[in-house]
Amino acid sequence: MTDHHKTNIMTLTRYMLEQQRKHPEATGDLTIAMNGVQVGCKFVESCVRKARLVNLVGLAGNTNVQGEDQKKLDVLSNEMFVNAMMSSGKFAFMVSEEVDDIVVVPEELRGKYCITFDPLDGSSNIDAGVNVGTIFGIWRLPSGPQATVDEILVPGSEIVAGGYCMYGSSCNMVLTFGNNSVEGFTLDPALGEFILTHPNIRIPPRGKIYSVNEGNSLYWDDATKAYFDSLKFPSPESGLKPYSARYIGSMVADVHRTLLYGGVFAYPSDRKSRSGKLRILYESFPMAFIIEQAGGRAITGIERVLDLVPKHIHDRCPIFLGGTDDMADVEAAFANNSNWLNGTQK
Ligand code: FDP
Repeated sequence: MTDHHKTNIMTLTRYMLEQQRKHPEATGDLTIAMNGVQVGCKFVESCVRKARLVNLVGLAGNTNVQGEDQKKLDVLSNEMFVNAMMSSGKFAFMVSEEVDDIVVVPEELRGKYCITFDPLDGSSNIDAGVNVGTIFGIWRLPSGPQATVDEILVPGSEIVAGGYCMYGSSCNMVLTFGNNSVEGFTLDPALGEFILTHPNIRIPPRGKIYSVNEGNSLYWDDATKAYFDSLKFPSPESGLKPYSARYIGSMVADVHRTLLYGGVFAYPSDRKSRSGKLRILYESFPMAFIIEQAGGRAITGIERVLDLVPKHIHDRCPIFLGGTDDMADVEAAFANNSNWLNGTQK
């Protein structure tokens, strides 16, 4: 039988229920929480697809906490996510890229998790029809529904689930709940269901592609310069060929390619932005978790991203992520160059 006649498909909901059965102590809360995430992503996917037709492209006239113009789609996606998460009854707090403060869920709807998300990452690409995505991380609050907001600012290693959904030529959800397992699902538009299409994704230890905004290289520190030079002009002893450059400028798309093909994606510190650009709680932590669970690593240059503890909800950190051999080279460049910038800050 051909694939389109398959009658035993692994939907995301079925996958969640099977995982739940493997853990007899599970309450099902995470399954229900993930249902909210699925609904949010399907809504954003449908808006992104018809944005041009129904005049959703353009500015909403507001500015977010980062001082960036919000697009109509940013605003819509955020509202949809907040509502879907809130009504699931499984979250006590939410941190969204689009909201300055922590969103505190009303007492009657509170659950034991916190979700951090960027509802529409890469949105500066939308008007050109380039891939964008949603990134999210889920955290178990030690004090459950009664938790206080300080329980949000914890090391990245305490993350329970990390994922992203990419709105591109197809709609792909990549997810991990730990256990060295990363799964990729593709939305079947006819069924309206995410179907498991990429089970057990592993990142190759070494790739052939580097992905970074080289327009910032004037401001890079010596370690960063030395590392990217070593990819473009490899020494004869390394036995490596020069890497190819690919930079979409949409984190979800650049990380997705890196996860599947290997290589390195980076947004390093530079003299203009000493902590890089990417936000710790809803960009760096979920992506670092996915890459580590797929067998790779994510570092700031000198330390593991998941060991960071943000001081504020919208803090940023420098990030290099990729396969283990590529990351060993990044570490060596930072170890061999005393000139490097690094920091986590607002
Ligand atoms: P965007 O500003 O379009 O939302 O953090 C947001 C992000 O995109 C990432 O998705 C992307 O990797 C990065 O910024 C691109 O930044 P540069 O334009 O500075 O390269």
